[in-house]
Amino acid sequence: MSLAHACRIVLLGPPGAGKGTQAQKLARRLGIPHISTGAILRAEAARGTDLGRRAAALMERGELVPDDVVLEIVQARLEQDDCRRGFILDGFPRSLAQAEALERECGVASAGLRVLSLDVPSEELVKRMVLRGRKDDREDVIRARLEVYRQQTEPLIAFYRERGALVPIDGIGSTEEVFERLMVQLGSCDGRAS
Ligand code: B4P
Repeated sequence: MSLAHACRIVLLGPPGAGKGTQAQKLARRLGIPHISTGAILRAEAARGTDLGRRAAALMERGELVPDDVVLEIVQARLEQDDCRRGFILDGFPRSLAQAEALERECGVASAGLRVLSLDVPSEELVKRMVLRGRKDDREDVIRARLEVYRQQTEPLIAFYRERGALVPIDGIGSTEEVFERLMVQLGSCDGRAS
């Protein structure tokens, strides 16, 4: 199997942009694993592990979990066999330090990624998340998460643009419409074909 055909996708975008929603659909269509750091952290919290308890307190305030904690989770997951044909990273990287660690410590070259950046205006994001109603979807926490996104995650757009990996996607419309836009950009990408 040639890794040249591996489909390495990053879904980038503000909280509530639909990263999780689209990542699930893409994983089913492309036959590659969906790796959501948010979902992994919530599962740890539900199991009441030490890590989960620490993460839950930060998530409920809308803050990011420390880079080293998230990196350890991602590194271990990417080493599993099912990632050899490609993967969809949802919610990681979320800071420049995480993006650099993905290159350096996980050996995933930025230029070989397809970074699909979902673009959705803030007011629409707030509406979507209030409707979703997760523990961290209270309006004050949502505003805090949007601010964290602007400060820590948004610089990744320029980072990946400079490396020729950025693919901007209009995230407004039905989930099917957004999915079709993503698939058009992914073209020949198929984890089962390699
Ligand atoms: P995440 O789990 O990544 O969640 P998110 O960014 O809030 O949501 P997402 O964009 O996936 O939206 P979704 O599809 O669900 O992060 C949660 C927390 O975990 C972070 O705040 C942080 O504390 C921590 N964390 C995670 N990764 C981390 C990292 N790398 N480093 C540090 N901390 C980390 O969609 C939202 C809603 O919109 C849903 O209800 C959905 O049904 C709806 N929706 C989706 N698409 C729609 C559309 N096209 N139209 C209308 N509604 C739509």
